[in-house]
Amino acid sequence: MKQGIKNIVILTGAGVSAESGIDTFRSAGGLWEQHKVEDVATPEAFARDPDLVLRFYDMRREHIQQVQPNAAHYALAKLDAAWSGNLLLVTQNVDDLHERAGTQRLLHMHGEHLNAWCNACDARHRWHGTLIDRPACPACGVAGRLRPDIVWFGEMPYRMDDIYDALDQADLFVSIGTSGAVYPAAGLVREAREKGIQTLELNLEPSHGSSWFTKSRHGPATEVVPAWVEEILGS
Ligand code: BV8
Repeated sequence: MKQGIKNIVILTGAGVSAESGIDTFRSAGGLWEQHKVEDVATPEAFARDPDLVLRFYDMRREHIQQVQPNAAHYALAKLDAAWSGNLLLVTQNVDDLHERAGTQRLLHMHGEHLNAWCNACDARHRWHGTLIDRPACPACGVAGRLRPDIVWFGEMPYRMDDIYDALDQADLFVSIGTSGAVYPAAGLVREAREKGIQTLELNLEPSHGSSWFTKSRHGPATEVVPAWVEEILGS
């Protein structure tokens, strides 16, 4: 185990899924799947135009089922399986590529495309189909009350306590494929620095938060992530 590193927290963002063919959020043009974020990823947008929002998520839910994990996902799964210390992979991504690559110690802080959440009875269900057709909730039977189990802007991300607990124990915080534009995820590196934890950024290019990282390596995730995993496992 690398000198002095026992417990690791990893944060991933859309850049780790980019080479699998899933669009990042802030690619050129600022439009996201031809939509403005505030038109499709807020509770207000859902109340204003539920069909637009449900179609947006139906399209993305279907798309992630047609793509495959890439070398970065597999390298992180290999690390998760081999690392004897604590490891928590916190992802902002709502695809299931980390799971499909085999990562077990995983936390989706912004929800998951493959879950539907019933606004009538609060149940959550694994969901691979569409929601635009207002299906009935398998638990309570009420139709038309299922929404994407996605944390929209203005909503509280999931399991922040677990994330901060893991950070309290960590010796290393690694941020992979995220622009550092969205909080509270983007603030985790500052928490880490304030605790005196080593911080490493693996990203295509410097992110908004690059100055907070003690080390940065830039390049495509499918190159820089496997190289880092081999290094930390080999040492
Ligand atoms: C909260 C689900 C408070 C959606 C997402 C006004 C009102 C309310 C809140 C706010 C406000 N003003 C600001 C806020 C806070 C807000 C925020 O941060 N806004 C930003 C825009 C300023 N945050 C929130 O609203 C959060 N909630 O604050 O709640 C609260 C308090 C109490 C009680 C209740 C509530 C909720 C934020 C979560 C929003 N949901 N996702 C969906 O997916 O449909 S966020 C969304 O952005 C995704 O999760 C995504 O992961 C995340 C961050 O984006 P990135 O992953 O970083 O992707 P991006 O495209 O930006 O960057 C990609 C990076 O990869 C780039 O750096 C690129 O260089 C790199 N890259 C590209 N290719 C590669 C690569 N790297 C390596 N290899 C490659 N090949």
